Amino acid sequence: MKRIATLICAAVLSTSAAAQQKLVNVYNWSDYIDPKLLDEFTRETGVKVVYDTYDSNETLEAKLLAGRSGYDVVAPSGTFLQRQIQAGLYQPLDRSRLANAKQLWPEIDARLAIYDPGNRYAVNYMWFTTGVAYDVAKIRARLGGASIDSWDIVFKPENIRKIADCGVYVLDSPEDVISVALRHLSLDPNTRNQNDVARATAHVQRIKPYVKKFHSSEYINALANGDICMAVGWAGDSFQARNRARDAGNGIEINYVIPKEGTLMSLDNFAIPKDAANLNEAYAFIDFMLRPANAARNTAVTNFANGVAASRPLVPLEILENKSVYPDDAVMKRLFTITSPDRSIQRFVTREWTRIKTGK
Ligand code: N2P
Repeated sequence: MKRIATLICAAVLSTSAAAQQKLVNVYNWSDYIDPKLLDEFTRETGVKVVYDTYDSNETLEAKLLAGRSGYDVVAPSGTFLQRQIQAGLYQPLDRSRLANAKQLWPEIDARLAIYDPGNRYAVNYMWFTTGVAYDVAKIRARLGGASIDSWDIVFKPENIRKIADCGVYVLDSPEDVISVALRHLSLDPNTRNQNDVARATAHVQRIKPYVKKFHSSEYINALANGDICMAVGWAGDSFQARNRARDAGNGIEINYVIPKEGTLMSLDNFAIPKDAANLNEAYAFIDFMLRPANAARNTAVTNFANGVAASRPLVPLEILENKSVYPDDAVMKRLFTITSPDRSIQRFVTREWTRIKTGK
């Protein structure tokens, strides 16, 4: 009897402890945070972070559309945010609960407003370009001294054919790859013309035989340990690959370029799903990450530029002066942004992308 009483007592205690344990469920991109900040957030606020990651907007969207995702904070990119706001998946943000939002970067806020008019539903977390990451020595060995400064290296079969043997990965992100293919074809990356999009998907299809894998996160380690020699990837991830190779001391030198034809600039943004259960904690988490010192630390670890203007003096100089991470005006002029395509183009792209990947 005593034993049962003790058990009941323990159960009651642990239930009440669980009830008191405040938590926040965060769903963010992989390799996109200084992990130490998660512990520091918990120490400071008492809120436990249940942290889960993804590497594609499509994955995030599928969870949100399925309903009751269980997440309190998510980080969609601009075009997805745009259509998800329209689909009623988010709640408006109460800026009075985000003291650090005052320190956001006005130019970045303005770009975000294209997707989120009036900046009502989201705050920018990170922003970046899509470009070409490559192993300097292996590419030189295959292409000679030719400078790597054009999307030609990816989209001209006569080039990529020569590098296929050392391994090429391409982002599993139709938005990124099709928009840069359109740009390479001198077509409007924002086109609403299905024939243009079809030309771009055919452009990608042509290089498919030389692509080892379409994947949006494995290229960091694959580049760093020499499994592949080129990736169409995101800026910060590419510099993480460079740093991992340097840390390993394996002699591999990774470079990242924004091709001269220009490229896509994207924004990833914190938003709170409509059905978030832990609202106070969601605000506390977002505000903590917007604190300039913390935003700078996330940039220092991830090599992605963050959306907090006031963090810039705290960002390591090597990153701040890297024009592929913090583009200057001249580089900025070569960047384009896109908005969410209409449904019929979306459906077409999804179908074609599957065809490209599966070869069917
Ligand atoms: C983080 C990748 C984030 C950029 N590894 C793509 N949204």
